[in-house]
Amino acid sequence: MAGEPQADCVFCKIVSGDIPATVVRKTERTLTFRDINPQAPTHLLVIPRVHYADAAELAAAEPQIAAELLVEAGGAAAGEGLESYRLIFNTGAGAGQTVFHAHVHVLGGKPLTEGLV
Ligand code: IU
Repeated sequence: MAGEPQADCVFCKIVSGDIPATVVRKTERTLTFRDINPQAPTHLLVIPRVHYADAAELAAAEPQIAAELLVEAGGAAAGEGLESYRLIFNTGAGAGQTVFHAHVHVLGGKPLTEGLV
């Protein structure tokens, strides 16, 4: 069913605690943890506890939780002392999405002025 945990989803397993992650923030509906393969000095992932394949599906089904991802991303960036940061929603394999549980990357801690890709 939509939003239900998926047995083969690594981020659902992080939500349930079956796979470890370095969690930096939690709300009733979201989790924020450090990316295991950081692409910047600060690289966090903000995810909903509910399972949707990507951010667009989440936003269509649960717009308040999608908004909360952005609130949490801003809070996490502030918590890391970042004045500037980049949010990325990879959507679809062709855009580099490898984990099909909605998430937003929070990247910062180095200049990010070189362009988007
Ligand atoms: P993507 O947008 O689907 O490519 O991002 C998935 C990210 O999840 C990627 O940056 C991985 O390094 C990260 N990640 C993680 O932090 N912990 C994990 O157990 C797994 C992936 I699997």
